[in-house]
Amino acid sequence: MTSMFFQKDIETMPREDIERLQLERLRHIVKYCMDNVPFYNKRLTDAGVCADKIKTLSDIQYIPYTTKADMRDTYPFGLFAVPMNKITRIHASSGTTGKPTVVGYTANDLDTWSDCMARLVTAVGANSDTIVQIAFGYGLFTGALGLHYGLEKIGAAVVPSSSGNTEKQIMLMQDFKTNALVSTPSYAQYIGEKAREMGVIDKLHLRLGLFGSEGCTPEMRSQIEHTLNIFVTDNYGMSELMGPGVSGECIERDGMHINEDHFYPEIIDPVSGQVLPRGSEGELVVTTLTKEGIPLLRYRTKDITQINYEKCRCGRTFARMAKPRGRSDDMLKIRGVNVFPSQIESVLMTFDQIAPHYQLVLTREDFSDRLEIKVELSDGSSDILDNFPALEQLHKDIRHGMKTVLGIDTKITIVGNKTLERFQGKAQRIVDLRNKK
Ligand code: DLL
Repeated sequence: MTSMFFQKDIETMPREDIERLQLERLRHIVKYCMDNVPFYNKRLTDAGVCADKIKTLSDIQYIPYTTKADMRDTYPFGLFAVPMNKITRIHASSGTTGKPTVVGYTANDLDTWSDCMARLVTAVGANSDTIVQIAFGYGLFTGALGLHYGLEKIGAAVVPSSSGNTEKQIMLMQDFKTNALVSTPSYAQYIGEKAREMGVIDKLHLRLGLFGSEGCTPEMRSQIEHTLNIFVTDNYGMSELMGPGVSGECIERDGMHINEDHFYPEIIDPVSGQVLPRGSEGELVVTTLTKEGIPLLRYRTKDITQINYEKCRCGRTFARMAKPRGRSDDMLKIRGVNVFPSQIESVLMTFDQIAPHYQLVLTREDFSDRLEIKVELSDGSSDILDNFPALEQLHKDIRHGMKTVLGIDTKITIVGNKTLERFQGKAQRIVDLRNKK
């Protein structure tokens, strides 16, 4: 078997060496942020922290957290640490206000990114014999290009087929003898379903599924493995931190190895913000140790997970995070697209005929996520229920507004005034039926 390591010396470093390197890099990145990002200069100065005050890794606790709101407030380039002539790529992901979260990469950042990805894909057996179809959407989303360059780096034959166009996707898979698939688990499930329908499921050569970007239950994973006859592995990341490449499973599939030489993870209590002892479950907070374009100190991911620091059976010493159990905020991932209830609310608020009460019902039909938005007519607009053309027009306008802001198609159901549930405390507007069958 060919080597299952891309950078073995780094990936199997003794823990003391990892921690020594992390401390050195942490001190460096704090100074780098102080010197190059006015936002951090102020934050750190206000908190009385500077690189010299960081003597041990646990001194990181004196650095304030960075949040998505900080990204939003500094939109688009306010957290960049280099001038634009040093930026070689920009990616973005959708955010709460409709404005995306923007990240910039220097040439070195792109190299690091492909190394991180190359490690993770090598860890699950991809190599230069791999013919891989990348069925993540190419574009501002980090998924496709992240995997793309990592896989190219190890010499795999990369087919940038992008998402959608499923029948053609399947035709190419047969003709090219594609043996690996990069996609979200839900899209893989759909591909399996479609290939079966087309009667070609036995003609596929797939062996490996490199998935990520959304959660996947063990049941769904084994169903996909069974349908497509593949070995499925999981990748975790987020645009703000880099994209995919932050962590991923090895062949043991016993947690996702964090690229700890580039990312320093902590687990905190999402409510109190207290750092939790090793092994606890809580919100993942990540400090980027080497990023030049947009370094982030103690970024709150909102993902709930836990970290195992024991050496893995594969020989890697990098800590392993559990699959995120969920998010501490309310962001929804629908067909790979980030949707925030506040975005929906902002659209509904533009319609006089609609009351500020709504319910979001998520279902999975034909292996694809569906979002139904139930909206209520405002007091005084009930007449519209008897005026079919007006009702139809309102329905069409809301759906169009949602499509423009969310980027996905939704089902709109208009109900009469005061028929949706009201809440005394925190509203529970989301009914997620996706994994209930
Ligand atoms: O989804 C980056 C990525 C692309 C990772 C391709 C892996 C593969 P964002 O669009 O910024 O970035 O979304 C980040 O997605 O905070 C998690 O809540 C969720 N997420 C990402 N990977 C996983 C995973 C990319 N493997 C947000 N399991 C994160 C569960 C995941 N959730």
